[in-house]
Amino acid sequence: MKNLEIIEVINKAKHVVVIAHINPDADSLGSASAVYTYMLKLHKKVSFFCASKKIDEKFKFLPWTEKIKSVFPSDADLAISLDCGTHARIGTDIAIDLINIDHHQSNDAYARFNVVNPKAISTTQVLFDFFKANDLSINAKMATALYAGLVDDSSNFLSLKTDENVFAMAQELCLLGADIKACSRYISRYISLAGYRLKGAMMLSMSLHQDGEIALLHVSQEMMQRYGAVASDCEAALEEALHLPTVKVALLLRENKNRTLKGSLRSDGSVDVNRVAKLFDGGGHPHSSGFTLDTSDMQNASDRLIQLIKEHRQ
Ligand SMILES: [Mn+2]
Repeated sequence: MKNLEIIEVINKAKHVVVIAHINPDADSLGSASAVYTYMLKLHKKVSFFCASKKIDEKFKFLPWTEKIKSVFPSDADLAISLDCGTHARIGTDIAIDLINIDHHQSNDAYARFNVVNPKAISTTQVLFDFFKANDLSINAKMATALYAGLVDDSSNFLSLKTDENVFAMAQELCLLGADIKACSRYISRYISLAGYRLKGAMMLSMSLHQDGEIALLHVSQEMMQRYGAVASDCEAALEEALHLPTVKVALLLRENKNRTLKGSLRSDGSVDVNRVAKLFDGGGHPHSSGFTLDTSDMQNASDRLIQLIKEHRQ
């Protein structure tokens, strides 16, 4: 289905700003990179905004990421948010027209224009479908950026949402010139020494609960500092806890500096963890969600979450 109204809004805009969410991942940066490239093809003035000041080095291979600024341009007349499941993920208030392109189940259509498909495996898949439905051509730079989001959000094509459409999209992007070697090097196979060391410590401290169905991982500020790790370094161990045959849900509680706890949940599909995250004003996807707890009591929080996950088993 064509999105005629949105195409017209884009065509009329003079200065478009593409937005990646705070603490951006490959899907958010990849989709923003593809839209940025497309705006250049239209000879538009375009800016790349991300509220986070530090962007992971590994994403530098994505086209135009060197243009990212953490200050929102004052003269832009159209904003496009990519992979931002809530307005808050943008990291600033948007006073101009906004197009929200996303795939999070928790997305509440917060913009004037919304292109949201919670069935899509990545925002880059939503965008790929949008480009194709509206007969907008995809060049090699755009193909690389779209492929990056597809690889990352599908966990290297291993996620349960991977299907024939995902592989068809991957094939088409390859034919369009996507740099799949760079995506493999910087997305699938890339970890810092700090990340490896933290992962080892997390694996050693992992505990199993409820007949081995729930894996619990803790990360303290002391652990983060000891290894020089950053927040995204916690994800590998959390994802891999689901590789254990009995584990259905993996829960990570990470101590923040401000005496709060960051919770991250991963599920094999038998528990909708988005519903658990929502109880704490968090959100995401049924298989992958996050939230913040206003406490620093790790033990209490762990007990409470294990109980809640048990109650949400389907
Ligand atoms: Mn995504």
